[in-house]
Amino acid sequence: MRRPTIPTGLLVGALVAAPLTAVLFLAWRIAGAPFTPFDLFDWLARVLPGAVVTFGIDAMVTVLRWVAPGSVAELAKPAEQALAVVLFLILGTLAGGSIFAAANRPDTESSQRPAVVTGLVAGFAAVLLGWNAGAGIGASLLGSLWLLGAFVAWGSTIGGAHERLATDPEASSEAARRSFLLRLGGYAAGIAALGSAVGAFGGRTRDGITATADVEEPPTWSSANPLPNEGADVEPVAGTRPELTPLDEHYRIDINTVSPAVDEADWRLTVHGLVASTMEYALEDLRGYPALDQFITLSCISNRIAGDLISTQRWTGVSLQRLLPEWGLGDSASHLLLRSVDGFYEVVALDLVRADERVMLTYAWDGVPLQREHGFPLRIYIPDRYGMKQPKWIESIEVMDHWEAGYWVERGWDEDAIMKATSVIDAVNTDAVVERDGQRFVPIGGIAHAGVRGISRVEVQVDDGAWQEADLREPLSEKTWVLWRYDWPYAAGPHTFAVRCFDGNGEQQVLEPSSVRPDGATGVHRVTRTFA
Ligand SMILES: Nc1nc2c(c(=O)[nH]1)N[C@H]1C(S)=C(S)[C@@H](COP(=O)(O)O)O[C@H]1N2
Ligand SMILES: [Mo]
Repeated sequence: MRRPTIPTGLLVGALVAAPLTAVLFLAWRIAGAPFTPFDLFDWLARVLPGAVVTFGIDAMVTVLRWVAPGSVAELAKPAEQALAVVLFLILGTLAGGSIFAAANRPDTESSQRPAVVTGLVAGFAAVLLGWNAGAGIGASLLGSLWLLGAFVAWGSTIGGAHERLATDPEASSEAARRSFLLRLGGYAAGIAALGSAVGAFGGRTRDGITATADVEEPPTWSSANPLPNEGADVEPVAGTRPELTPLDEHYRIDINTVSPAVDEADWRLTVHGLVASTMEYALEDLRGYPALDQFITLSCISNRIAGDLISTQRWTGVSLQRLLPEWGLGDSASHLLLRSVDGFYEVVALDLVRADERVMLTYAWDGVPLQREHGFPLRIYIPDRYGMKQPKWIESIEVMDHWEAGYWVERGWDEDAIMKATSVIDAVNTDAVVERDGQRFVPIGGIAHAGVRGISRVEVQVDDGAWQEADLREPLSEKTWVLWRYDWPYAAGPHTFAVRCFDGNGEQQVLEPSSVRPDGATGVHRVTRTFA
C-alpha cells in the first residue's frame, strides 16, 4: 500500500468540505434544516471567553472600517456569516488531514473506518449544535438523520479518496494521482457551485424560514405621517444622515449569525419568579394596553467615534410599569431578569421601572410589527442605556430579589452601560454653499446624542480656532439625536473640523479618546478637507 501524504489529505479535506457546505446550505434554504457552520459559530460565540469574542468582533470591525468605511453596520452580519463558513471549511480541511493520518496507520485495515467514524462524530456534533440552536427541523428526527447522513457521506468520500490513492493501480503514478485529485476537485466545485446557486436563488425559504411572500406589508407610520418636528427652524445640511433611520437601514447587532424566528401563535411572554402566580401574555394581550410611541436613538456600546452602529426609530409598546400591578409582586422583589429566545439575558432594577414610564416592552417600530432581525415579537427599551442592556426576542421575565450580571456584563462590559455623549460630523457640503454679504459659507452638519439627557450645545472648531456654536435642530424627542449645522466662512486650503457637544445638564462630552470597551467610546470626531 502507498501512503498518501497528510498535505494530500488536507487538500482532499478542503475539496470535500466545499460541497458539504453547499449541500447543507441548500437543505437549510429549501427545508429549514440546520446549517452547521452558523450553528457552530453561534455556539462558539457563546462559550468562548468574553475577551476573546470581543477581540474577534473588534478585529472584524477594524477590518470592515478599513475595506468599507461607512458600511460597518450593513456588512457586520454578512462578514460574520462569511467567517462562519470559512471556519467550517478550515475544520473540514483539518479533518481531511487527520482522516488520512489515521488511515495511513499500519494497523488500519480500511481507509473507510476512520473516515466513517469521523463522519459520525462530526454528524453527532452537528445534531447537538442544531438542537442547541433551537428552532426548525434542527430539533426534529428528520433533521438529525439528514445531518448524520450528510456528514457520513462527507467522511466516506474522504475515505474513498484515500483508498483510491493508496491502493488503486490506476492512481499509482504521480500524474495519475494528480488527475484523480483534479477530477475530485472538479466534482466538488460543481456540486458546491450548483448547491449554493440553487440555495441562494431557488430556496423556498429565507434563512431557513418559509417566506410569507404574498402577504402584503402594512404601511409604515412614517410613510403616512409628518415627523413631530416638521417645520423646525434649522434645516439639516444635505449629506447628514436621515433623522429617522429607514427601517431596513437600522443597524443590527446580536449574537446570532441568523436571527431567531418566532411564531406569533406559539409565543407567550411568561412572567414568573417572585409573583403571586405565573402569568402569560400573548402579543395580542400586550397590544391591548394603551400604547406608548417614543422616538428613540439606540446605539451599540461597540460603536466607535463617528461609527454607524447608532440609529433612530419610532418605537411603540406598553410601558412596563403598567403591568406590574397585575403580577402580585413579592415583598422582596427587586429585579427583573429578561430572557430571550437566543439565550441572551439582562437584568433591570424594579426601581428603575417604577421611576420611569419610558421603560417599555416594545412590539412595533415605525408602526409595524418588529422585524425579525430587530427582535420580533418583543423587545425592551431602557432609557439612556446602550443596546447591550436591551434584550430583543424576549420570552420571559423572572422577578428576582437580587441583581445579576447580564450577558455582556458577564463578558466584561460595563454594568450600567450608560450612553456616552457623542457628536459626529456627517457632512462638509461644498455643493450647498450659501452666500451672505459677499461671504461664502460651507454648511457643516451632523448629529449629537447623549442618551435621554438631551443636547444643549454643539460646537465646531476649525483648525486651531476658537470653538464656535452650531445651530441645533429641534429633535424628534428628548431621547433622539440632535441634528446640528454650522455654516463655516469658507477659506481656501486644507482645513480640519472638530465637533464637541454638551448634554442637557451642560456637561461636556469626554474629549479624551478611549476605546469602546468596557463602557463605550469617547473622543472628538475630526474631518479634514482641502478647499480650492
Ligand atoms: N436577544 C438579544 N437581544 C439583544 C442582543 C442579542 O444579541 N440578543 N444584542 C443587544 C445589542 S448588543 C444591541 S446593540 C441591540 C441592537 O439592537 P438592533 O439590532 O435592533 O439595532 O440589541 C441588543 N439586544
Ligand atoms: Mo451592542
